[in-house]
Amino acid sequence: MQFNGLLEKILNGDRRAISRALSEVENSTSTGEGILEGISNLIGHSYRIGVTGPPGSGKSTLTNQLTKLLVEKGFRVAIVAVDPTSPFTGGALLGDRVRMSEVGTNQKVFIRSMASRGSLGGLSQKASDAGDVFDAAQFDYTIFETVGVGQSELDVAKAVDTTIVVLVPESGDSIQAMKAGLMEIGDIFVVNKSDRVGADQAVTALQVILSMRDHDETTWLPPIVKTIASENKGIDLLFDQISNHKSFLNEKKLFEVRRLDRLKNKIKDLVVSNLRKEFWNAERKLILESKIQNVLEGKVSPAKVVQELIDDFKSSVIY
Ligand SMILES: Nc1nc2c(ncn2[C@@H]2O[C@H](COP(=O)(O)OP(=O)(O)O)[C@@H](O)[C@H]2O)c(=O)[nH]1
Ligand SMILES: [Mg+2]
Repeated sequence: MQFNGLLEKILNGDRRAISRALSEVENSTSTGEGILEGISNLIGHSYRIGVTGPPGSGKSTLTNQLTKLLVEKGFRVAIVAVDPTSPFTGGALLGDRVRMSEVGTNQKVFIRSMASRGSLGGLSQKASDAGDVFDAAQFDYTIFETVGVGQSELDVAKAVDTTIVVLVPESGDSIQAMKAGLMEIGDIFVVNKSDRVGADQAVTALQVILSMRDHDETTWLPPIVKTIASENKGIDLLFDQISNHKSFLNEKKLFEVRRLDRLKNKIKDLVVSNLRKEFWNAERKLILESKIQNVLEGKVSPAKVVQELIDDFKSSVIY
């Protein structure tokens, strides 16, 4: 496939081209870089939603139902599912894909699983690059599903326009969420599995915690939505709240702020990863190897070695 042909096919929504582009981007190939470069002025159309929360809270089920609703409304939807990978096999769990297969065959829907471990470079950067591909391919919504554990997963969930945190009624879930840093990043909170006892208490507990968040009249107060994803209940209310949040971002001109933040982070990340590549050449790896024993034996401090490496790097840069 010619590179230019590939770009054109992506813009036309060709599924095989999109698939290929996503792989190139995920593997950070030069073709991938070229694609991102080629589409960089064509994005900004797609609305990005992050869905996060503890394992088993119903994120995939909810994403599935929300996708169906969006498709019914005439939208095209892409899903980036960041699968937790098993440390034993290194393989992505299949469960998510099986459950999501319900929407998987729909031509208006594109699902992509992404490994959370073993990817080169930042996970959130990879996910956001995938989002750019879907954006260029004219998807109206891109939903990023990640487990709400670990910083890199949280980074994925918050590098979007609207972040949805999915919890369940079980007592203590909101406390756990608070510990995991989920309370700060949610724009909308969902108490899923509201068919279970304690849903209303969970909502009250959440309200208490959320009221402690810094806010004034200009900040968005996160609504709490009760859903039963497995019975497709409450999904319309969730959609209404997403729309409310979208309007709020527009009104307050925060849409641009979020996108500028994303761009800033992207550029910062790229600087770091490019510098890292340039920095660790064979010569400096040798310097490190030759010093490490002395560091271990306490003859020289780590900071000294760092300085030596940086001096070497600076002297190699031609001004
Ligand atoms: N009782 C009940 N079960 C649900 C609900 N939503 C999802 N489930 C079930 O909870 C389990 C985990 O759901 P899943 O979507 O895979 O959770 P995820 O790990 O957060 O993606 C599945 O067996 C779902 O069928 C709900 O609203 N009520
Ligand atoms: Mg899931």
